[in-house]
Amino acid sequence: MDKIRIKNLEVFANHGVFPEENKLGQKFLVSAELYTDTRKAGKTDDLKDSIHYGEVCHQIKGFLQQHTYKLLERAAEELCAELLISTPGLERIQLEIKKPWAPIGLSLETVSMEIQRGWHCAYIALGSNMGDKDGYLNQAVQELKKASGCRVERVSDFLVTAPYGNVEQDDFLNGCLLLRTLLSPQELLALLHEIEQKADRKRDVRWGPRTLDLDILLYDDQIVDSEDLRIPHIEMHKRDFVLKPLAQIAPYAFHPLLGKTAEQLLEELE
Ligand code: PH2
Ligand code: MG
Ligand code: MG
Repeated sequence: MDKIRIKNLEVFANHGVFPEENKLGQKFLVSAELYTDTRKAGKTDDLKDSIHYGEVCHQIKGFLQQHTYKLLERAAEELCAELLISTPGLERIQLEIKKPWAPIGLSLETVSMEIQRGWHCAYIALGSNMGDKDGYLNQAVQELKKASGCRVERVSDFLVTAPYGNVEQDDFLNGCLLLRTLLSPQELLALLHEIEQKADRKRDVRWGPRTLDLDILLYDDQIVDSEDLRIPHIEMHKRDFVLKPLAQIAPYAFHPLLGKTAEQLLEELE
């Protein structure tokens, strides 16, 4: 992808583990690569179609001077999030913060850290089969819209579906949404659990009735296999109540293990 490069922007700020660093301050050098599609600006010659690097530089300086962190890690993490959230068109950023005067009692050229952060695409399945089902699903959409580092980009229709599995229970209302997020898969899972808890979700019967169930179906083209989280969702290709709303909002959403689109998986299931 195209990128705009900022090299060694000087900022005097107070980050550091040692109290004298917080008190006296020191020079930091910030370099950034701003990943953004510059094609349109390349055609129109209009700054509105690109990212104003001058504004970004002032924002970096302002941010690093308004906060005092102990670790470069934290300063870089928070600065990346701030820039990604506030800069339209910024897809991804690579950020390096150097300390040329790190007070470690030895001579060195610089110490630095570098991270890369960006927006990810996650598809989330929504389900409810207790109480005000439509209310619970809408509440989940609202909570995700409010969450920091999250943008709800598309929401499917909600459809009434017969319960799948062996538990006798009421019909479900199911849907799916496309989320753009700065959260990692594990952080996203924790957020979804929090939203389920707010909807009075009780975890007693496995696959039993629930006020709100939020599952991560896909996260970019990543494959995750940990104890509490598997992506792609392990059962998604067997469930029409997942594939129908997914195919409605993203027929070409791609299952990285099965090598098929949502539309193809739905067709096969039917
Ligand atoms: N969720 C389950 C079990 N069965 N059936 C339908 N129709 N919709 C669901 O969301 C659903 C289900 C466990 O997550
Ligand atoms: Mg589920
Ligand atoms: Mg679940």
